[in-house]
Amino acid sequence: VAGDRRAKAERMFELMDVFLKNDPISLEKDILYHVEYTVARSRFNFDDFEAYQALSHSVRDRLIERWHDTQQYFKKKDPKRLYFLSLEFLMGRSLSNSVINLGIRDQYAAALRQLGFEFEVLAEQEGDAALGNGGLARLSACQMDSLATLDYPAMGYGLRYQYGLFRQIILDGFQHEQPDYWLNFGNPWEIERVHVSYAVKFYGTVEEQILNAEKCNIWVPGETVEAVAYDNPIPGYGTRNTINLRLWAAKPSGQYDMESYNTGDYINAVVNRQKAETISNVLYPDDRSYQGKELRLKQQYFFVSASLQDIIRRFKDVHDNFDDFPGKVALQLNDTHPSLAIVELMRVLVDEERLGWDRAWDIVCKTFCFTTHTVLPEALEKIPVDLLGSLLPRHLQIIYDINFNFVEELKKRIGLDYSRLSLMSIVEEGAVKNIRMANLSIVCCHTINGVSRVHAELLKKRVFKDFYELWPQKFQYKTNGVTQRRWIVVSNPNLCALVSKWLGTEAWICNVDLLAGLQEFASNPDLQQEWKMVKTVNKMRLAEYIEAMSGVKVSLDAMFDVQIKRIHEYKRQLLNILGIIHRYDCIKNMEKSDKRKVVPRVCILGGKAAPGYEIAKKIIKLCHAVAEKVNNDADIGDLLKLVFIPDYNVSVAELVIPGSDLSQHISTAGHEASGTGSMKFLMNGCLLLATADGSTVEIIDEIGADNMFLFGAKMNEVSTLRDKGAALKVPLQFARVVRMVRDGYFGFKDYFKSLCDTVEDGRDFYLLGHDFSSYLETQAAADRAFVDQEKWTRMSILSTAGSGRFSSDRTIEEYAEKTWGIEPCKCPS
Ligand code: 4GP
Repeated sequence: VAGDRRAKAERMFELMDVFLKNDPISLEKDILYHVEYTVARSRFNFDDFEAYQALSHSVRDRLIERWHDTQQYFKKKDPKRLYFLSLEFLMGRSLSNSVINLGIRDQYAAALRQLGFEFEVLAEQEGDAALGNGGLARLSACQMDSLATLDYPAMGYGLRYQYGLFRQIILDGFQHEQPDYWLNFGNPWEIERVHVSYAVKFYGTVEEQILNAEKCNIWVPGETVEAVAYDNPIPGYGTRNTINLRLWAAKPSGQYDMESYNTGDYINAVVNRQKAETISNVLYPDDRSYQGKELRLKQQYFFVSASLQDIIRRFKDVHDNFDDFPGKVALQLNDTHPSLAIVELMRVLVDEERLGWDRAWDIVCKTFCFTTHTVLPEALEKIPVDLLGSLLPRHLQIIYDINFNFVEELKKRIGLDYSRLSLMSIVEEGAVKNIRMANLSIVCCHTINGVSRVHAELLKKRVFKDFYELWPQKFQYKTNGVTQRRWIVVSNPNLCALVSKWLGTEAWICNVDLLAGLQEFASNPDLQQEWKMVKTVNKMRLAEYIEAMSGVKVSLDAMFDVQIKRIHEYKRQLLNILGIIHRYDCIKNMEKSDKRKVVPRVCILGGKAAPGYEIAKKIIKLCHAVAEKVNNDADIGDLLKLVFIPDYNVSVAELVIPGSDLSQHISTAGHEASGTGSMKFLMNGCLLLATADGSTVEIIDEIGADNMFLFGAKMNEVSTLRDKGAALKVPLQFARVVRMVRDGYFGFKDYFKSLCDTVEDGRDFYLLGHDFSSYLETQAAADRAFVDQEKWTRMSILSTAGSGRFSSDRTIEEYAEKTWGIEPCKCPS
């Protein structure tokens, strides 16, 4: 038999090239092969999109090869693995990132040139994979890149939404939402695994049964849906390791409801089965608040149940004792969204594996860890007990049991302090009883991570104070980071080449601390010259895009001042717009001779508002109304332009960030858990205008306050200022610009009334009025610095040089060591 197998293997090696070849000729042949046989176009006649498809399939083959080898290698070595559970991943485009990480971009570009195509043009054909909302979701994507690059035995799990984050369309300055049916033209980056599927159950009842003379609760579910795996290979940079992001899609279950078929209503029976697919249909478009929606809860459990079945199956392939589970499996909860996994694992271990409660509990507590991404207590997820009890009756019982044990333990520790007990309880009593998912996560996880230093302080002192006093050892933080592969190498190739030239190495791509080596050249006129050149080229690209999107022509001599992120009151896009109105008003009222001293600005805003968030939508409209006035005012000309970039997403960010001079991160202090956009700008040498909030505080430590523009109330001042209410002093300039909006200077007087109300008469919760003067002064300081181009460029170089700490490689290494307990597992080349 062994001889037979060997002969078969030898024959297979003869038939197949062991590894695909990566020289330009082989790549050329390969692309043509896919044109003909995958895309099914004639190789003599195909357009850019078809060429992109064929190219992607050729890249995909190479990804699959490495991905197979990596999975095989992990299986052979059986290391402790990390499973990253997240309901959101904002991957953006894959083509450029893949060929760069595989190290074959130039070869592909050469092959395509031979075929008469440009790599960059084809890369533009790709749509964004937008399976997430904002910071949390893009962070997951950056962390996957670092996990692969650093050779960690890791795997991501999520949902394969049919509709990603809505497309933002602007009509007359108003946001409209359109569905993002991103799979319309197929998705070459995923591999459908029809055989990797699990039944996920919902509803039903819990029955008491006697099993082996023991009383136990058995869940008799009422509905079954099938979860089918779609695997997305994630290549590491400079390594063969290619890890897996497994996304689940809902399909009707193979088990038929014979009843409805037998009653003869065949058509309705088929239609009803099809409803199963709605579970993974659409991403919820609100970041931070998903409270109490049945479909959302179904999505959460669907994803958690399928992922755990998969993880347990893999564990059981090799191990037969669940006590080994925590030594082989680390489960990371990305916010509370996947926290039902805790309850599900308890259920499997107690009800199905029959380990007994205490043993199961011990395993669960050693396996899970949790990262929270928010600051506001009101943003913490809650699930109404009635909803949970009807969808997952057995899980509700388990939560009650966990809570009972917890509260009993707590009483022993703190006594009968009922107000504290009720605050810490997993079950919130009240008119509507709720399950507090954060409390559940804190009780069960061995580690709770914040996403920046100040976030951790807020968690300890405010958000989870009681828990911190109980279990100080559980609380850690890992300052977020972003991947320099996506945010410099892919999106700013000119800067990438320049940095490598001056550092004399490309090693910084994997060891970003080396960027600090640029510090010594920060004042070197040659580097400064080349640095400015790179910026100008990137600004040209951005200016072309702006003109194409909005018809506004902008001057390259102007300072490009950018604020791109989700629209939220706490992020204070309104402060930015009111500042622009002030600038406009000043220029309007200036003597002609003074106008010559004005530093020209192009103010760029972009971001989506949650569809139900009225005030955020008004902010978008105000931006357009102001832009309409300013951009068409002949008195102003190139001194000030305002543009709103529609449908902000990952690929728009890749274009905008390299082309900006200044970027704004101006949340009210104490509100941004971390912020990661600032890190991308920093790496690209854009100066920051910011408040001392979230990770900005650590950026100040790295590059020094002199190299950025800081303003605004400090974190420890905010609550005192708020308490002053209407007595809080507000500068006249602020009252004036708000009055202009109120009086209809930009039109839409009635529509903007409620927006103005949010910042006046003691209701200015986010302190725009209070921070306005310091905001304007800091903006003026930025103008002065921009005039001194030598100084500005030095600050810009020092920003990039000081960005090393904000790589997701550093974040992931900290997690691996301090939270997950995993080691690299490098697949041989
Ligand atoms: C965001 C936080 O608002 C942001 O400060 C942080 O940088 C990011 O997570 C990653 O940790 N939160 C969300 C969310 O995106 O949905 O709660």
